[in-house]
Amino acid sequence: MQTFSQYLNESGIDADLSQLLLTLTDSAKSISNAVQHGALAGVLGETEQENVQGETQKKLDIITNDMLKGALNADSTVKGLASEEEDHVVSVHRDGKFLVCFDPLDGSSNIDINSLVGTIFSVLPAKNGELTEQSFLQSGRNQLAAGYVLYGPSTMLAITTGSGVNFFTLHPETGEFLLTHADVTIPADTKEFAINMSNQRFWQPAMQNYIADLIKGDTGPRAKNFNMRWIAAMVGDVHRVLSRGGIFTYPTDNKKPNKPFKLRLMYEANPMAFLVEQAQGVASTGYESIMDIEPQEIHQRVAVVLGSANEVNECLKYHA
Ligand code: AFP
Repeated sequence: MQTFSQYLNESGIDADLSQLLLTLTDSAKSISNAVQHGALAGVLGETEQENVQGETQKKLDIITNDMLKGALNADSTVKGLASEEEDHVVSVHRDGKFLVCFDPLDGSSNIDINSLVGTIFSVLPAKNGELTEQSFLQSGRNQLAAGYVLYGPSTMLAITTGSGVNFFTLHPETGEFLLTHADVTIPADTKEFAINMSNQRFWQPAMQNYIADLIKGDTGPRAKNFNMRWIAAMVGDVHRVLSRGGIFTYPTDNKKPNKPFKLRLMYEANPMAFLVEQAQGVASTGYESIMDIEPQEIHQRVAVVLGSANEVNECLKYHA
């Protein structure tokens, strides 16, 4: 089986981008090791700190963020980084070619219950001149690469550089990511949806009506029964969608008037949208393609509806 580095060498990808992707995946191996130790490494539980989102930071949030920052600081191709756990963008190397946006440990609320968590990353081109937050505010269409590492029963890497999606599985003994699923494609139809149902009364009528029709199953207008999954870690739900189809959505809700959206654009929605579109799926806010959004702020949030093309398009009809 091809290793990730062999795959990169044979893919004709820019050598500097290959170097950066190896930096990211090597760091993910260390994160995987920390996560695998769980309570034994004294890394579970919460800190007294809050991130820019106002969320209490878990110890592993901090540890994994520091691991990724350390790895990227040592990579001369990196001009700057933006992290869910960093209030502001961080300058790295003045002459670097790339900007890296990441969520070091997505699904933090799953850490203490030993459920799925992952690292999500997005690579953008750096521009000349001084690095500012503005340097990062590029649409998802500009992404040069995007992927995640899912820390589950096996540790898996999902990656795209714009020519399809491949999965690599970490070999526990050799420490190599091996190509196990080439040219991943999302089935166009599905019977599986993922949404946090507890927010139902806060959704827009369009989403309330769409989900209500799914739940009516073969007694309703869809004339087929659906199943539901909710992992509460985007990496886990998106991996299921990439692996066997489905629709995943975190729609806008009016639960908290000052926080109409949950998922972050730059380091959750955009990288996942790139992967999903490269796997023949659709990734929308309900009203526009996620990757067409012109970002206004590094930590901005957005509504997400992504997955099987035909099913997402069915959902979008309710929003039209
Ligand atoms: P945490 O990292 O705070 O656990 O949030 C994870 C997440 O951003 C995304 O990965 C999940 O899909 C979503 O939030 C889960 O949100 P709910 O906890 O409201 O279901």
